[in-house]
Amino acid sequence: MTNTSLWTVIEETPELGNRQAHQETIFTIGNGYLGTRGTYEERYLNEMRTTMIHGVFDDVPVVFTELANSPDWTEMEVLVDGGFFRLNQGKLLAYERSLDLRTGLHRRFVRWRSPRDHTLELTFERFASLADPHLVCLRLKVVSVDYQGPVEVRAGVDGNPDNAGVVHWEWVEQEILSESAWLHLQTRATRLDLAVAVRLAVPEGCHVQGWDVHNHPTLVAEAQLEPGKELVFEKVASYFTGRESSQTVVDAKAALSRLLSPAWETLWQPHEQAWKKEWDACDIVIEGDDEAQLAIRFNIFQLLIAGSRQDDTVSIPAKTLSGYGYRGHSFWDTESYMLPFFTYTRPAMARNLLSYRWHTLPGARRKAASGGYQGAQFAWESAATGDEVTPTWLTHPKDRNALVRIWTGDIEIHISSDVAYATWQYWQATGDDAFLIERGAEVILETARFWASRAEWKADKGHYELNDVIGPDENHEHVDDSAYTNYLVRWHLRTALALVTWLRQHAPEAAQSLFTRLTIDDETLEKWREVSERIVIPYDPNTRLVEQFRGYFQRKDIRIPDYEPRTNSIQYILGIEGANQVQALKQPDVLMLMYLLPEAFDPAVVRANYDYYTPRTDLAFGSSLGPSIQAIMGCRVGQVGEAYENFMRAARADLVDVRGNVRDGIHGASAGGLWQAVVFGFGGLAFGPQGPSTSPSLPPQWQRLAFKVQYHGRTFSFDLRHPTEAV
Ligand code: IFM
Repeated sequence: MTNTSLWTVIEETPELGNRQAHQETIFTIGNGYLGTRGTYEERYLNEMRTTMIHGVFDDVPVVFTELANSPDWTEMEVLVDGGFFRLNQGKLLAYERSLDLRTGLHRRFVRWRSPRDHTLELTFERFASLADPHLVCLRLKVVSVDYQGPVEVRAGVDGNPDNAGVVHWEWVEQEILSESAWLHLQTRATRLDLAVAVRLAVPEGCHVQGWDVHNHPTLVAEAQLEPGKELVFEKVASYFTGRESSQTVVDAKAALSRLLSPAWETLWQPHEQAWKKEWDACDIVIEGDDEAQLAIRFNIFQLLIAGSRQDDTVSIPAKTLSGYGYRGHSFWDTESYMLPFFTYTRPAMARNLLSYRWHTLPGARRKAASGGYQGAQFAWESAATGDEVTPTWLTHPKDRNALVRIWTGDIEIHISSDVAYATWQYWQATGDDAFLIERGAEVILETARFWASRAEWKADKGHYELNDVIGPDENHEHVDDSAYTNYLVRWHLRTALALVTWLRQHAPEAAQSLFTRLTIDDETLEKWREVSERIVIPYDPNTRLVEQFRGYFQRKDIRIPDYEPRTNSIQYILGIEGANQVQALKQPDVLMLMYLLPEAFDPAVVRANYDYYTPRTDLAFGSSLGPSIQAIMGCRVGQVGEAYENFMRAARADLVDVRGNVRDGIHGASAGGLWQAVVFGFGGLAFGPQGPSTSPSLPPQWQRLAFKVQYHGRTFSFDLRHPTEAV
């Protein structure tokens, strides 16, 4: 029998204060097309009522573009016993909100005494259909304990959503029909159409009235309640945007008219089936550690509702579709942290995500050209077109009147190799030659061209350098010869050369036309070979240390433990320039490199670098991308206790709100990193000529770790225990 507590996130009291926004993020539902934050159906002060749809970007000053908050479908106001139902009025007799991770069902049960002293039970349930991602459904059951009289339900579609004050939509048209309504809007700058149609199913004998409120069409129904009686109201909505439809209103209306009324039951069955298929492919079982078990499922759920199954022109924003942080922009978070989960469990979704980079090559080419380089350079922050959208200036974290120059969009350039790495990893894992030939190769080769033009030849030193960059550790800006970047570039150019050879053998015609189009000739290949052989590769054989960048060891040495106890990051404590001057890392950098390129470093080198960099890395309050990778490297050097501590930091990143910023959205990279920490860290998954194998190092309390991965179209199941308990 399933233990539901290991599948369910529960809220035992309503959050209308400090934790309100955090809980809204945690209770987000979605289906890879849209995400809806867990605001309540009735309105409250300070709520961030949000539905975000993949790819629906609109212009905004300073940060260029952002995902536009779309019209809200969850509004359901209940007018009963002379007033509106509100959690903070009358008396709450019982309360529970749950998110069932198996099916994405968001449920809230309230036993409530009205200000006039009558008792009612209200159950709100909602889901975003995984079987038909354009559809969302919400149901309210009202039971009266001792109230007799009317109950009115108002179910509107609010066409006035805003992104923290910025309005992205212009009204186009709307209509109220007998039990339904629709609203047609357009984004202000990008002129993207959106239509949402909504229908209300009501208890027998009562009828629906339409209020044609401008930009907020509302369906209203009144019914009679009496003690012991249950009334059910159901709101179903469909969304279409100009990204996938040339007739959004027609499509949104048609999607509803195809449904029975009420629609819940007919929608639920395929939805549940679709979720079952997902979990069959990617559930992870951890026995002996309930917190870890729930956390891994919660984080996998976040990935599953964030990635698109239908659309290969969108990525996953750093904060998924669950909040406004980073404005819906995508970073290396997708390829380096989230993608491995998809590659090894849901490869069709991985293919979509990688295709986004292929589709946005024109933007990456523009970025390279604007710097005077060849080929394609992926944007540090990317949105609809692939052009760079990192803001140049942001408000200073300590002083709202000051600005901080953000350099990542200019010089955090390792992302081009991160994308190439993820593309190659996908191909290695799936054997999807068609993808490689049609799309992946162009991504790898165009970015290789960028590197060859970006590397600087130093005749006096006889080598190539990559200067003025930022590595993964963003505490250090404007550094030269970042180890992470240079090693990855060497790997990238070598891989590009191997790819050229492979293409010539396996797809000669496609190869020829690609090489002609990208102007890749013998001279180009020679240059790649030369840069890969002569790029600076930091390593000191005496200490076995890889210096994070040239001059890093000369920076003032500090140890993070000397700053404990603290509640802020080292960068916050020392200031941006202060952190730049010392050896404190925001997140693993050299260790990230050693994770990605294990064959380049022998175990003694990994150990030496683990010992050196760990006490200098801000794992508690630095980047949320840090702990999962640190956990994997802890496993690799046999420090399972430390690995577990870091794993739990990642596991709690969102559920506990370790950094106090979950209000901005789910930490998607941490979610993906958590999956990697379980599978590649504690599970020790590796791929050899025989396929996948494991060398587990389980935390002592984990009695069992079971997971599945896909490799070359086959599913491999692993069921791991401690050696003495092996069966
Ligand atoms: O991509 C990350 C980066 O590594 C650290 N700062 C936040 C970014 C977005 O999550």
